[in-house]
Amino acid sequence: MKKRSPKESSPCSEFREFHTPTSGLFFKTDKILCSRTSAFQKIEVFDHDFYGKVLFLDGLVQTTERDESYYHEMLVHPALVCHPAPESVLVIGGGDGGALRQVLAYPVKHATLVEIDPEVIEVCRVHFPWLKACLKDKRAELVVADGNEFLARSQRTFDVILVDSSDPVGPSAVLHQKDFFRKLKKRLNPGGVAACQAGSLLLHGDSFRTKAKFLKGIFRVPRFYSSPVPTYPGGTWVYSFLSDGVDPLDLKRKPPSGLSYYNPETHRAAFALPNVLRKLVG
Ligand code: AG3
Repeated sequence: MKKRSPKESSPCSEFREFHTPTSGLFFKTDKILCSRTSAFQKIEVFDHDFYGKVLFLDGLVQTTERDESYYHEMLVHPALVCHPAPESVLVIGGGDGGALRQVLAYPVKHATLVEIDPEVIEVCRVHFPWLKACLKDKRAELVVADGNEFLARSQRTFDVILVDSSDPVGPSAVLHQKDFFRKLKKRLNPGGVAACQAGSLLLHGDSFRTKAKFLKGIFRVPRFYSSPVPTYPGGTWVYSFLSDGVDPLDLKRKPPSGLSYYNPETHRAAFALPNVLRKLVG
């Protein structure tokens, strides 16, 4: 038998996300920073030697320090770069603050984060210091509420709405349904844009097909785009870009400097759909 190096055999915990019943992604670590169960979900944070700090919610990777920029930059910047003059922004979900951080890099007047689980905020404030910094920004407002109910009850409207939900299957499925998008549309200012995470290219095809159909009845210009997120299932992630007339290829301003994934070319490339997605969304 091959002899193991001391490093390989050192005791450690394993965190796994199952992508199918028989496949998935694992992380080995001996640095568990948090493991608790809130009223909504199991919250786990650990430090990994390659991925840095990793947040798991109910066994699903939400964010890793190593590749959070791939996801958050591609969720936020396309909408903010294409809106003619974004002043007010709403982020639904995303209690880790990664999306909010990207929003605050623009000279917006207000950015509202609506997160359902106060314990996610509490944990991420400690372990993902960017959240703490964002919440100190005078333009940022935190609302602890169910995003779906917030849209139903609030009378406020926004120039840009970003939906940083979890997968289209399971507990956050409601944030991927027709009723949710109808409410969201009512909370957008005229000329507004929404960008919403839609799921894994490889795993959530049925959801894209259904979504594309109903979105055509709600928005004049529903579009989809995709880009890689290495630690999310399948590795390629899909987003929707929703408006009544904003062209996603008409970039109105430069993105902030210092980004690690997004630039005008990755933006344009993301709207070039792989055939499999083109077929699903029509
Ligand atoms: N929002 C998208 C998470 C989806 C990941 N899905 C999965 N691992 N099965 C995450 C919140 C990050 N701000």
